[in-house]
Amino acid sequence: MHLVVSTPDAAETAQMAAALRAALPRFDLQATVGEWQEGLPADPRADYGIGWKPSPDFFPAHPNLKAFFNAGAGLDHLLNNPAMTGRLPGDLPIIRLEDAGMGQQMSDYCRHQVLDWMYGFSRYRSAQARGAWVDWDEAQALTRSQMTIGVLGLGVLGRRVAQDFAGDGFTVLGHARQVRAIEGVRFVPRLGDFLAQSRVLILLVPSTASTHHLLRAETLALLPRGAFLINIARGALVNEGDLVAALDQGHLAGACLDVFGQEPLPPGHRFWQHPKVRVTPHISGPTLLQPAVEQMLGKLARLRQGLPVSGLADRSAP
Ligand code: OXD
Repeated sequence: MHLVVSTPDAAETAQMAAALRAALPRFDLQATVGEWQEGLPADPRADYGIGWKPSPDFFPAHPNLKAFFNAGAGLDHLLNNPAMTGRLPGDLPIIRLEDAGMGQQMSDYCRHQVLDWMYGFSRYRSAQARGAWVDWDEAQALTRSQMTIGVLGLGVLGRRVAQDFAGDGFTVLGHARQVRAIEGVRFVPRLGDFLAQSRVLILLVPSTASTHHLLRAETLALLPRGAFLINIARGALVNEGDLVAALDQGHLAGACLDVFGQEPLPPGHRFWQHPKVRVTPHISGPTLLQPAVEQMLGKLARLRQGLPVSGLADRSAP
């Protein structure tokens, strides 16, 4: 069996390939592992592809793949990317990473942001910068159960974030295309009803044609006045101009954004200096090499034994 690894960065590709080679024996797998970058010749020997954001040429260069293992949660770079049209075979099984250490990081990120916002810590940070001793703001006195957290998207990561908030005593609502029963989380079937009750809205849905600008003027207007938005999914879910307008009009109290329509966020973009926006550089759930490699090889071993694997992309989803 021959595996081929590709990412946009040769050093990262080499690191992943080395980790795979080292871990193969633990899964009783015998394989050679190659590395591929744009410009290298085609390799018809490759049985399985592994990597992150491979160039669209990766697929024509490896015409005999039996599956591709995506070293991340998002599949938009493969399935919602016009450059892949005619290159990524329509019947190639694509297996995404599920959690593999991302869930904990994303849950911590969201809880940090919510607690920071709920207790008004940014006010004290700016007061310190001015050398000012400010009084506690009574308007800030909300209990966790009054702080309704809405998690939009209840896949593996959304479920983890929702469960952790519920476990911490917050009121938690969930919404997704399919009904999901999660202990401590109230599923709200209608998007409008869900948004209207979400004091904090956390985006964890994939970026597809049907979720493009899901958050735009009309949907942002459904959130309660003073709501706080956290986007740790993809920038394309939000119409950025409409978000700035909702913040400037005071309808939204703040936004914490880890993902953007264009990354890196261009210099001079409104978000950098906006007083109500917190920017982080797509770091809420980085792929951890070791758990990722273990998960992908575990699934490869199952595939080789003819067993079902989880995380298989539903390529018919809109
Ligand atoms: C992912 C990401 O989708 O890192 O895994 O954004």
